[in-house]
Order: sequence, then C-alpha cells, then structure tokens
Amino acid sequence: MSEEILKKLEDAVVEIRMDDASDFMNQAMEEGISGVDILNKALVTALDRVGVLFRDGDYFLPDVLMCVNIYNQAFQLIEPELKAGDYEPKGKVMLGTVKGDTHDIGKNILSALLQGNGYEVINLGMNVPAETFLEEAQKTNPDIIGMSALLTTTMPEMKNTIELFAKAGLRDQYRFIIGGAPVTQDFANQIGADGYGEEAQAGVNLVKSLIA
Ligand code: B12
Repeated sequence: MSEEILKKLEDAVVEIRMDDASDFMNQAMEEGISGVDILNKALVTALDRVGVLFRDGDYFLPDVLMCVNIYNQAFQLIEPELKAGDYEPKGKVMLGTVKGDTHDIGKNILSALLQGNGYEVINLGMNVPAETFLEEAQKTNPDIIGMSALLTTTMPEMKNTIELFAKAGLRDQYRFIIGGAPVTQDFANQIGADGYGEEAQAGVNLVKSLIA
C-alpha cells in the first residue's frame, strides 16, 4: 500500500499535478510513511525522472521549475521530521552551492539530514563565492565545509575555494567535503578535498567519520 502511494506521489510530481501531489503527500504522512522514505522513494526519484525528461528535451526549464516548486512544497512538510533529532550539536558544518550555480535541492537535503543527526548547520545558500566561504568560515569557525555543484562548469569553483583558503593560510583549519551529481571521488582527490559524498546519507556518514 505504501509503495503504491509513493509511486502515485512520484508520478504526480513528474506530471506536474500539484493538487494530486498534495493529496498523496497527505495520504503518505497519514499512513505513517517516514519522511526519509517519502524523500528517497518518491521525491528524489521524481526529480531523477524530471532530469531525464529535461536532458532529452521532453521538458523545458519552466516545466522543471514547476516540478521543483511541487517538490519544495512537499519537502517543507517532511523537513521538520528530517531535522528532528537529539539537540546537543555534535559539530558544526557550513554548506553552500558554489558560485555560478543555483541548484540547491541536494544541498538542502544534506542540510536537513545533518541537522537530524545532531549537527549544527550554517547554510550559506546557493551561488556562494569563494570569498564568502572564507569570510563566513572565519566568523563561524565550522569543523567542516561542504560544497555542492551540479554543473560541470561550476565544479572548478570548488578548487578555487580550497585554493583561496590555502592562500589565506587557513586550509588546514577546516575539512572540505564536496558533492553534487557531476562530482566524483577522483575529482575530490584532484582538488585536494577531504571527502566526497555520492548522496546525502553518504555525506552524513562522511561528516561523522571526519568529526570523530
Ligand atoms: C532541478 C534542476 C534545476 C533547477 C534547480 C532548482 C534548485 N533550486 O535547485 C533549475 C530549473 C533552476 C535548473 C537550472 C539550470 N540547470 Co538544472 N537541473 C535540475 C535537475 C533536473 C535536478 C537536480 C536536482 O535537484 N536533483 C536532485 C538532488 C537531490 O540531487 P543532487 O543535487 O545531485 O544531490 C544529491 C547528491 O548529489 C548529494 N549532494 C549534493 N550536494 C552535495 C554536497 C555535499 C557536500 C555532499 C557530501 C553531497 C551532496 O546529495 C544529494 C542527495 O542525495 C538536474 C538533472 C539531474 N538529474 O541532476 C538538472 C541539471 C543539473 N541542470 C542542468 C542545466 C544545464 C541547467 C541550466 C544551465 C539550464 C539552463 N539552460 O538555464 C540552469 C543553470 C542554473 C545555474 N546557474 O545553476 C544540467 C547540467 C549539465 C552539466 N553537465 O553541467 C542537468 C544535469 C540537466 C541535464 N541533463 O542537462 N536546474
């Protein structure tokens, strides 16, 4: 039964049926399906399908934006559950999507899961220049700095950011982790990042191991 509702929810997001999506979201929550399952088995899978439709030219940018809008409304309903956890911060993580890049869905999922796992998150948002990462790090002193990029053209900003910290003599004060669909472990090695997470839960595990 729950698989069926999740599939209906996924289809409604992909097919831009806002009212249906809202109904299926309510049904899923009433059935007691966990926020993590709603996220991973309906909402993220929906965006994967939207990505394929966009890539193949079946969907255009306005279609993608409408899907993201429905996704965002659904995500808001489960976000409190994802964030609810024990509240003694285990460490501080600063997150941002790099300069030139306005994709923030994946980063925000990581942010919610980290908070749910008891980490304090400073979320700088999207399109964050290297200089802002540096200024904010000096102000807030995080243990870990996480950068996200979804465009091959913005991935080099991750390298620029780490290099700016190195120039300022501050590289070794922080651990840098990176992620986003085009990013790989090889790329992380190339730019001297301390870790790479393929998906948000892997990012949480990475933070746990780096802080422990
Ligand atoms: C939604 C979307 C948009 C939305 C973004 C809305 C938003 N607020 O984020 C809008 C419509 C605005 C958009 C715009 C554009 N987009 Co777009 N978009 C997408 C789409 C369909 C989904 C991305 C997404 O959110 N996925 C779901 C999330 C959950 O996945 P994720 O981000 O990868 O995150 C997961 C992991 O990667 C990881 N993770 C992410 N960050 C981090 C960070 C750390 C530290 C860690 C550990 C882990 C981690 O955890 C997450 C959860 O598991 C993708 C296609 C795709 N399948 O990726 C294209 C895609 C990324 N976009 C693309 C393009 C080209 C664009 C535009 C240039 C289009 C245009 N012509 O204007 C613009 C660029 C705008 C800009 N300057 O950034 C291309 C990129 C191609 C490339 N090789 O660079 C893609 C791949 C589509 C395609 N196939 O062509 N887009």
